[in-house]
Amino acid sequence: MSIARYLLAPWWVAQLATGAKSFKDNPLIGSHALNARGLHVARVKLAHRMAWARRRRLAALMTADDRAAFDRDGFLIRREALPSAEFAALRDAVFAHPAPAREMVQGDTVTRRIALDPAFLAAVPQMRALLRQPLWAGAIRYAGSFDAEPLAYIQTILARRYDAEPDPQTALHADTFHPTVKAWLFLTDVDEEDGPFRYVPGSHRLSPGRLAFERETSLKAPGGTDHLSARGSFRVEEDRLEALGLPPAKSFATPANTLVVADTFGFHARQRATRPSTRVEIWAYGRRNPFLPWTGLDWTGISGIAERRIPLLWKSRDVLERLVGQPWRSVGIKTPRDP
Ligand SMILES: O=C(O)CCC(=O)C(=O)O
Ligand SMILES: [Fe+2]
Repeated sequence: MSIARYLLAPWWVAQLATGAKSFKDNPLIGSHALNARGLHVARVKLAHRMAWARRRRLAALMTADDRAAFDRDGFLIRREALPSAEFAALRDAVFAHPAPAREMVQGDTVTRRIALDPAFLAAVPQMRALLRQPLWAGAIRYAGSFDAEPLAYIQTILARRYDAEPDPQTALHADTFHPTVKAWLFLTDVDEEDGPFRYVPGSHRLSPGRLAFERETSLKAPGGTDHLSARGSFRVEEDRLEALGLPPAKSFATPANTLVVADTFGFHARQRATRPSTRVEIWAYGRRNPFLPWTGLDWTGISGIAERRIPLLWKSRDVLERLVGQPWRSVGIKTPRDP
């Protein structure tokens, strides 16, 4: 064990300059002594400073009004994101197309993902127009602080399918320690009962209160926190928000064709569904090393490579399953709304 620790030390040090976030898996990130000397807080501060500098360079990707709303709230919401005929054609084509699907079970909820790979894009040509739409593409790049093509899927949330613990995503949390983006174009109406997305407006900002929370949690992790906080996605109690100077979370029960682009450093969750529901969305996720000084140079986002990344990621994790685990089980060919 101690030999392994010596051999891995350079790897752990190198990870400090990346988005690595687990207090459990990296003994430097999880070191009480180092965090008492400010290691976690220093990483948070530097990552935020760099992300906002990159965002300033990407400002032209959003309209001034949208940018002001995003900078203030940490999210952008747009109802009727696509012209209604265009939306209906896209939704119908997505719903009708059976494709290789993966599923993961968390608590009582199943998450299904279908990759927007070359075969899907060929079968649903309307999708390319969305991926290139200035609102979608611009807001994701600005919020994510990189001029990079995000990973995109059709995602279905099948809530309340099992008699089990609540889905862990229903607890308010930050995904990681640095600004990062997720986006949802809802293809179905999402009512309060169906488990809408929730977000605490303004919680993407690194206020003095938030920095104190980051420091305090970093000193408890990994031993004194829940499992997901220990893995670097800090959970926050709803009744702590006020002391942090934050308002209550806002829920995004919305009609279909609503776009939400959010910085998931901000506190967010999936509201617990109160009935079995099937929430379908086009879902995108963008994350790069938060300490990169440049906004571009993303060769993986080149057309022809970008749409092959997800199948490749899935397959490489299948191969590495015994080492790193593969929560995403292949479930054969499905459409997004299959039971
Ligand atoms: O699906 C949702 O409503 C939010 C889930 C979540 O926490 C996430 O995707 O990071
Ligand atoms: Fe999250």
